[in-house]
Amino acid sequence: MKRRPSVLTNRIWFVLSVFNFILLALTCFGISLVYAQAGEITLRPTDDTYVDSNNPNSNYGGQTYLEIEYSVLGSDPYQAVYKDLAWLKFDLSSIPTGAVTDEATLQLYASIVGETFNVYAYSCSNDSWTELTLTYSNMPNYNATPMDTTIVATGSRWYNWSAVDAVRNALAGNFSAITIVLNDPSPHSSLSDIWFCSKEAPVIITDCSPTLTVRWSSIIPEFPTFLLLSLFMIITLIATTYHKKNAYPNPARASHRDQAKSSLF
Ligand SMILES: [Ca+2]
Repeated sequence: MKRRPSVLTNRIWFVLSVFNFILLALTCFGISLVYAQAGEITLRPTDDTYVDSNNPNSNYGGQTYLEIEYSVLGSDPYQAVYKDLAWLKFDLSSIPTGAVTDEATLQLYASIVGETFNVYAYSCSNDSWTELTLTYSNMPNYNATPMDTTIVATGSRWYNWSAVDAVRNALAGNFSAITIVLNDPSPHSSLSDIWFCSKEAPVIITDCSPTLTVRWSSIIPEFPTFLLLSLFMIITLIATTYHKKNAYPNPARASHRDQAKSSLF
């Protein structure tokens, strides 16, 4: 037969209950982080430009377009190579901490397309460049494995690339920005290129500047919210088990009078 709970037992239960209540109250301050709803944000680039192998020290950050080209004309020793790559940088600091990214889509508006291109998108972990200083000579190395590829065949329309892996990696590494590089790695035998609107492109009917749309479905609880929730659950379990073990008589069979007695100090 179990013993009646002592005064000490009931005091321990009372202290645990008070502590549990305090933890629950503190956790409530972070409830929006734990149960945050899905979100979406459309970002404009902070920097965009292109680089040109034929003018390796020139900068084009103020141009209204981003040019992509890879033309190889003739053969050695009279071979001419024209290689232009587009660079874009987006600030991710407005995305909530802990956001679980589902989609990240880069959109560019092609105003002129000389012929069909297969445009690859690459990530670059170096965000130190700026649109007014980047050149072909000083551009950082970018990831050799493309994130995505899209056929660009006609002008006056939008094209999409997925950048979800790069955004996830950037957020996981606490990077506040993401750099995306675009080019066509397959040489063309004629002089042709693509012009995409840059962020400096004038708004004529609609804004054609590049965008990165990021969507997330939930947000991982961040410390200390997650820690408080864990403590809350552990203490609830311990307190409930301890109280049941020492309850007399069995609370499920006790009369209201006995229950009232057992809860007294
Ligand atoms: Ca620019």
